Amino acid sequence: MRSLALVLGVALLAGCGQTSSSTDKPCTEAGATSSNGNQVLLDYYAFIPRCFAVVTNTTVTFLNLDDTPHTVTTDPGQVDTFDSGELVPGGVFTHTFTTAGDIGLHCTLFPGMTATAYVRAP
Ligand SMILES: [Cu+2]
Repeated sequence: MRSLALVLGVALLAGCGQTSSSTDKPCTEAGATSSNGNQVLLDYYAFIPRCFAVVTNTTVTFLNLDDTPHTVTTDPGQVDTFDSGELVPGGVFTHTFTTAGDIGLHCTLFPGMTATAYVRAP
């Protein structure tokens, strides 16, 4: 069931004309971008940026620009755990990353939607 949902998620991305090259590669710290003014967008069924670097004790704002609800949810077993709950279109969720580590994120509504926060001490 989970794999089917993943396939559907990928098909959905392809259907929207999004390039899949940026979304099917695993995140690496070297490839992580800054969180763009400490803001991460939820748009086109993706986290933008999907692989981002955060300095500890920085508050990151997650903004849903999509026309569908999304969540910002930590993967199981992360050093920091949080869950935005459902963010409606236009919804905002903020989180202050206080613990250094590689923190995997996903959307509970669209399993193909993942991100990694590389949280590092300054
Ligand atoms: Cu989502």
